Amino acid sequence: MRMIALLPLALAAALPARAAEAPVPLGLRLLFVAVDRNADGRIDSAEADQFLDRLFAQADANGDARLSLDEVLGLQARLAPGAGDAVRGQFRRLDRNHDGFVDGREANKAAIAHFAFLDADQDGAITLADLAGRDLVAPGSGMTAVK
Ligand SMILES: [Ca+2]
Ligand SMILES: [Ca+2]
Ligand SMILES: [Ca+2]
Repeated sequence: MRMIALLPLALAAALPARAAEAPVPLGLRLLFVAVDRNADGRIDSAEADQFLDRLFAQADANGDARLSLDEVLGLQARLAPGAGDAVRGQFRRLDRNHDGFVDGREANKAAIAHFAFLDADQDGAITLADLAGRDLVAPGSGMTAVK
């Protein structure tokens, strides 16, 4: 209970005052704070890599360093139930060589493109100001918004 009461305080401390007023949904802010490990209000590419590596490892149920559609659907069912159809389409786009698996290279390619897209002011880090009030998914990027 105490942890829950402290959460808004922790968030207020972690977020710059101006960005805290920006229209970024709470769920996204919580994710932001989790990814921003040094809590400087900026997600740099190293922090994004770390986060995506953990996500990839979590999804890679059989540990063969590539993701099958079943593994991706398994992760999606845990994180965002009900987004299955969107994930299927996304998987097909991420699997550039159409071998039925998303390997580290394919995941990295998509991640780099997505990072650049999210970094609206192109200063090399993603801030809440970059994210405020815009689509988090570039059209045709192969990434899917999970609400
Ligand atoms: Ca940071
Ligand atoms: Ca592939
Ligand atoms: Ca930025």
